[in-house]
Amino acid sequence: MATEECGYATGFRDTLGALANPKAFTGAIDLAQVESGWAVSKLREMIRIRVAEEFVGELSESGEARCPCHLGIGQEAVAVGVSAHLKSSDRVFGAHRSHSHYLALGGGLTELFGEVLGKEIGSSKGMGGSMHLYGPEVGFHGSVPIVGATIPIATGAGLACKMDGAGGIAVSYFGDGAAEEGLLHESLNMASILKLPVIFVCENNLFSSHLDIHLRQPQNTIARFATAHAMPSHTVDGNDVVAVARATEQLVARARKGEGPGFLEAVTYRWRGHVGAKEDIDVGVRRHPEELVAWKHRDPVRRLADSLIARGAMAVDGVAKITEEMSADCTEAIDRARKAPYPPVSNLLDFVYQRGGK
Ligand SMILES: Cc1ncc(C[n+]2csc(CCOP(=O)(O)OP(=O)(O)O)c2C)c(N)n1
Repeated sequence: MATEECGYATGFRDTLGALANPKAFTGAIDLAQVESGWAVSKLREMIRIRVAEEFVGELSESGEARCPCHLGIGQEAVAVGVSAHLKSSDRVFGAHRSHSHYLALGGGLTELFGEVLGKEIGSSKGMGGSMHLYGPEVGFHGSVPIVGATIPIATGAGLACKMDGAGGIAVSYFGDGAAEEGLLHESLNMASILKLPVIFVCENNLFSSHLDIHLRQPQNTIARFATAHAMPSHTVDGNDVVAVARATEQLVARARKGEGPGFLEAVTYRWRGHVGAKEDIDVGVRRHPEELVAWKHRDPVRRLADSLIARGAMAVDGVAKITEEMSADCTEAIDRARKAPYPPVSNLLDFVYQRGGK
């Protein structure tokens, strides 16, 4: 593969500049305004997501999970930073790569693995698999694999929040590829004109399936679409949980006060292929091995851990200990999921629609 075929060789010339450069932002996270306890808890949440996704990857590779599994390993700081400002009464929507969105809200490991394995104990009663997670008890109102499909649903949920008048907000997670769907633009327009409390969160991982953003878009900043709809936006390093949380806090505060929607663009990168646990480099994806190695140096987990260690707020073996703990939790959860029954075929048409409009 010629290096100029992949975005890595384009000199990061577009509007994202250094934010799209894996060789930038590899150092410490700025913890000056942050309490150590908060940062350690965010680190734990990120490691929980990473370890859980590594297990999902194994279940997928072995064939035990029979649904397609899209991993967001490397992108953990986005969901963790955003969720830091959400309540279980808010209404959050994801898409095909949503394990992190669900887990960061407090979604259960057993329910996640149960769903991936198609068991009745799963978050969607085993009917949906990895791409149809559902956990209204933690504020996660669903994910679907049709690219962009939940964006207008989240916008409608924002309208419901406004009509309820209880200060709730809706959150829509989507990727840079979804920005190529017309319904994002219709939703941004509607949210802006009606001042809906919706936070649009674009995880700009620079790829849509197999194609680098520089082969699909004249510019690589997605937040420009928010500007076009007169909506405030922040474009941040998506591998810095503090930067994500700080930007989210501002947008959420406005939305809860009735000042309308906000747009967060978190620039990040997925370490694995579009679907499954492999890295994709060998299957015709135009991304350069060097680029992947470089992005691994911009690891959101390692950077936060190093910053905490430098501050003396965590022991040098802190990550290893948390990883061990999370691996034990995942192993137990997978065991419970394996032992749980499959849903009976007679359940097939249950839970598709809900009576009563709640
Ligand atoms: C409407 C629609 N078009 C195409 C697809 C096939 N598809 C699935 S995921 C994907 C890429 C989405 O990229 P992005 O939104 O950037 O999310 P990412 O995979 O990077 O997290 C595509 C094209 C689909 N599922 N739905």
